[in-house]
Amino acid sequence: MSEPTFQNILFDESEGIATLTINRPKSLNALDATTLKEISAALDIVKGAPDRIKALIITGSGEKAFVAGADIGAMHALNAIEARELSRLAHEAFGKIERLQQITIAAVNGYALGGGTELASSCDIRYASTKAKFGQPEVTLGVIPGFGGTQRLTRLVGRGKAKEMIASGAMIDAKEAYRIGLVEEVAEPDELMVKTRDLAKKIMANGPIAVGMAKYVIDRGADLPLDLAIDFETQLWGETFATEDQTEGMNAFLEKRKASFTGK
Ligand code: DAK
Repeated sequence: MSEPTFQNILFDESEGIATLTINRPKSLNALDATTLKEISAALDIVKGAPDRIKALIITGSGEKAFVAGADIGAMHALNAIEARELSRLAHEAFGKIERLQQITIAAVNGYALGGGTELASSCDIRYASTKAKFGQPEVTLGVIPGFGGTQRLTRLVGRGKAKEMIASGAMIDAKEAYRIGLVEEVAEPDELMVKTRDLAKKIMANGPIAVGMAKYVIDRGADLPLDLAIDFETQLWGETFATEDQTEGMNAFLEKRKASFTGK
């Protein structure tokens, strides 16, 4: 099957890492319906190729922006039906990111505003350049975050910080984002991709089933009472013993060699 061609994103695969770059630098990589559809299609490629693609990096094109939010020009005149369709497209795309078996890392290279912070928050891990700026300015436009921002940001930084960011609409820089736990690493702009790829490679060296299961139980367990979440972890821990990767990982340790995981 031939893979789709894209206008508003770049999609590249190398060394087992897929990179999805939002590529509308003239409008600071703002998200319109076409871009959301293309993101969704690229995520289907990643989902369908776990043997070939072991990690996904999402970033923005150009020097200035990761994603400066939803495309305000395209959005302001939407009628209710079109707005609902835009919402559906965004939730579909962002939900797909979370449900991928592979780890996803946002490499936030500049402005991540509104839908940009929401896109980054949908990824498993966020690395930011020193030039990155985060914010949920929706209230300045008379609306509330609508791509999951009230929920995902809150789960990452806590209610007080999320309310402060969302109600003020103010931007925070990468240092502050690191301090509040919104990003896991801050790098100089020319080192952002190197550091992000290094992390992806470290993760890819591990058993892919275990990595996928760990991601799944962290995300799903977070919404359960602790005793149920621990039960859930126990079930999945047991299931790892049905995999060849568990045998290989433990044999490799005992034989003092590097494990060679097959994802089986
Ligand atoms: N949409 C469209 N164009 C944008 C844009 C955006 N979000 N952000 C920037 N641009 C365009 C600018 O209009 C400008 O275009 P030209 O004038 O050159 O044609 C170009 O990008 C460069 O921007 P600036 O000239 O403004 O650059 P500055 O360095 O001066 O400022 C900035 C950078 C990022 C501070 C500024 O551009 C800015 O404030 N941008 C808007 C940020 C923002 O408010 N983003 C939207 C947040 S609200 C939904 C759910 C959720 C949402 C939507 C729908 N549904 C459920 C349906 C999400 C909403 C949001 O994301």
